[in-house]
Amino acid sequence: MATGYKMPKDFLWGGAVAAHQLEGGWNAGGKGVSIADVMTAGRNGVPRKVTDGVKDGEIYPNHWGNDFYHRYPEDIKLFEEMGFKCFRTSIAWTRIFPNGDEAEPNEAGLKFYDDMFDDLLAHGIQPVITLSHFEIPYHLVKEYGGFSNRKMIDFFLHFAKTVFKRYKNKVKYWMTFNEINNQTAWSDPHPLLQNSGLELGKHDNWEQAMYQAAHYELVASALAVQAGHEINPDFQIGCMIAMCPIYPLTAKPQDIMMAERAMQKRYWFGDVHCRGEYPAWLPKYFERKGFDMDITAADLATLKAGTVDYVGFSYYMSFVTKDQGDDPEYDFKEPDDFVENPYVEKSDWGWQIDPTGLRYAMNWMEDRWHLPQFIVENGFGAYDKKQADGSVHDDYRISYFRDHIKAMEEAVALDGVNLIGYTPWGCIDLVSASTGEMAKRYGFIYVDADDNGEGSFDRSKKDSFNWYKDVIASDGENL
Ligand code: P53
Repeated sequence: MATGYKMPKDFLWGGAVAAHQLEGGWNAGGKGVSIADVMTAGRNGVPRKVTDGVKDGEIYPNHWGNDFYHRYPEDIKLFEEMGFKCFRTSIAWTRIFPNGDEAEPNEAGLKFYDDMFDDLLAHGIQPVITLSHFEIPYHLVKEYGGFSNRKMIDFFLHFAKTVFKRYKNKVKYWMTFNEINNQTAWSDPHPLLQNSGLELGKHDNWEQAMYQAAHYELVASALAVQAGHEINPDFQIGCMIAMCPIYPLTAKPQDIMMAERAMQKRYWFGDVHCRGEYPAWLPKYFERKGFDMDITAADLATLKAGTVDYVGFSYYMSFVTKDQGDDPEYDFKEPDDFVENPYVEKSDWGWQIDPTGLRYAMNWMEDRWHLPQFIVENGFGAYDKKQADGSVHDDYRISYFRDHIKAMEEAVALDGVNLIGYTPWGCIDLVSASTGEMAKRYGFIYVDADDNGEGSFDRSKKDSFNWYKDVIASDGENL
């Protein structure tokens, strides 16, 4: 057993999920269709398809998830057994506003979260809530073009205020947009749809559309932060950034400049969330590219007045880039300008495993944003094998967590980073966001379901369950 540093007694150990990836019940209780409901099952290396509405004969894994909608009391008991202090999930926007543009919310949807949050609280677990986690109402995509439309700010704010008011005595920690910066890879249509409700084919200039949508999201987020603080001054409202640090391949100065621009292009979202201002390079970039952006003086004032209380972030991997010799302006382009890191191993899905990168990233964010941090996702997607006796020996997952938790504890104990909590991703097996598989498993809890939704959906403990339970019980000392 490795020894870690003890975390404070009030440290929020827990687990993380998102509504659309585990609830199922996709049309139960008056729920509307979200973008996750029109994405089919892919596989490792096989992209998901997006269909024009829900079609017969297609497989939509988010329609059943892991059936948490019907089974959550059993799952919450298992979370309590592991010692969870918090549980991060999202509120499915389409349970509350099935189409997204209604004036009145759907009471059955509100009640579902009331009951679930009450159950969590009764087991000593506080909910940590993401408002928009890849589940924009599909109607808002078709009728309004998602966040390419300024009207989305109002729809989002109406949703945010509705749930802030309803759960103001049950939820303290909130986040506005999940992985808002995860839409910077130009060749992948899914993040653009998942984050912003943008259909790639509808925009001539993909990149301008992405920056415009992100701007409206940042304004919506800043307005939500202000509204939330009025509703309950104790609310802690954070952003949520996909943190994958990008290193230069070598000490060649041009590689360093390329990595600097790569970091700017991936993390300016955090600059706006945390500092309330666009970084200096970005207006210059818009100008040079000839992007005609709708950014008003009133927007800029809103951004300044609605900075976040903390930085929520996911950490799975790091990336590497180098100067390719063909880009005098260092306009890093993701993913073309990524190169492999010769010093790290990869998961079966090609995600580079780099625990030191977590400590590096926490230091980098502390220096840049000076805010409390909350690791709201970290984990290892793997093919698990259930043995005949029901056990799952996931030592590879334990090893990933051990190394990452150690790096996290070093950032706190040795480097002084102010960290609120740690919620590993997919603490119970669920549907993968990128591939739509069940086979890419993250959980401490195994769910007996396959990619086609076949199986008993019974829950069982993997070896990592008891390991993580001991980590929490020892305040992070026993790793
Ligand atoms: P899956 C890409 C890179 C880093 C994090 O991902 C990502 C993605 C997009 O999939 O997403 C986050 O399920 C996201 C979760 C997602 C999790 O990471 O593709 O916030 O919804 O499930 C893991 O293996």
